[in-house]
Amino acid sequence: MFELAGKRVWVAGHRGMVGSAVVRRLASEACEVVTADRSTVDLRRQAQVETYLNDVKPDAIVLAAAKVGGILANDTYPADFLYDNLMIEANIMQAAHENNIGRLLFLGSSCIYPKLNAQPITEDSLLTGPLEPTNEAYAIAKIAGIKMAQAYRRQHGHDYISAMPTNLYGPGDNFDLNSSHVIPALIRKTHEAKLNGDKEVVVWGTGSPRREFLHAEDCADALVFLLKTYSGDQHVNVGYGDDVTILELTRIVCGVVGFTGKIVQDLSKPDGTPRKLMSSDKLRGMGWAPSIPLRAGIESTYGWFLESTSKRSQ
Ligand code: GFB
Repeated sequence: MFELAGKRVWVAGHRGMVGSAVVRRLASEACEVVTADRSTVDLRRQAQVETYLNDVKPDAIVLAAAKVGGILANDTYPADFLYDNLMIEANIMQAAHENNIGRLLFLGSSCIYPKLNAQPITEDSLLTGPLEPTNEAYAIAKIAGIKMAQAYRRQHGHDYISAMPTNLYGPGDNFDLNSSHVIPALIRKTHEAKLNGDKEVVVWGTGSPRREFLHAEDCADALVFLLKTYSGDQHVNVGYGDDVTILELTRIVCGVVGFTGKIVQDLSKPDGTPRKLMSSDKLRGMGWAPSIPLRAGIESTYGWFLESTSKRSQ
């Protein structure tokens, strides 16, 4: 058990969708949450991270900072995804060690697993086969992060752990069509198609890949649960437990948004991994389960999108 009461917790990446959800979730714990903007500390610069951690000296770190993006961004900017993510995790873990910070939770991603893995994917599938090419750079960086957490645990005795969330969505997501993941992209595209009176909405790829989706609030709750209760070498999958095809997902989004036109494919865009449904049995066995069903989560995310677009246009 890691007692949060009275502790100072640094959430690295507090402006991102998951980091901000973790900050909101930690508000109900009796701990002090600290955050730092990029103007205070650029996490890709080792000296800045060292100075920051030496000044702030948190008791625990949630390492939610990362360069993230959807299939096209990952495929187009592999150097950025590799460099930024390797630097962020290496700088933070080494500076945490130097400052004798004994507790850290590292966040990875379900794309660390082999492209054609047996489903559902268990934790021990890591490094058992070739990765999906569209996100290999990001996956390699995240695998390195898991290995770093294990190495600091083994060599230095720090209680560093890793969690592997599945595809996430929710308030604060990125709705830019070139860099976003599929759910925010579909919400925006169907919303704009409805407003414009368009007859169709375009979906990338064949629509047949299957994906598992977890709401960011559920993910944050699982991460705080792990921070408080889990200590171990092996990373822990954080999933919803069920998946849908991209076409089924599009129909759900169309229903939520109220778009009744046709769904058409853009076959010039990649499908990516055919399926990545994780086994979250390990986490379920510890006593945690998600509480936000996909449709309800998409409804509230659409509500957040409408609110933020209306604020921006005021
Ligand atoms: O969410 P997404 O970009 O991530 O795409 P991945 C999921 C599926 O949705 C792919 C399809 O098969 C896409 O081709 N899709 C359909 C769309 N329409 C769209 C659209 O308008 N936008 C987007 N983005 N997709 C990412 C990885 O893979 O998942 C990252 O690249 C990370 O590394 C993340 O792991 C969780 O699931 O394919």
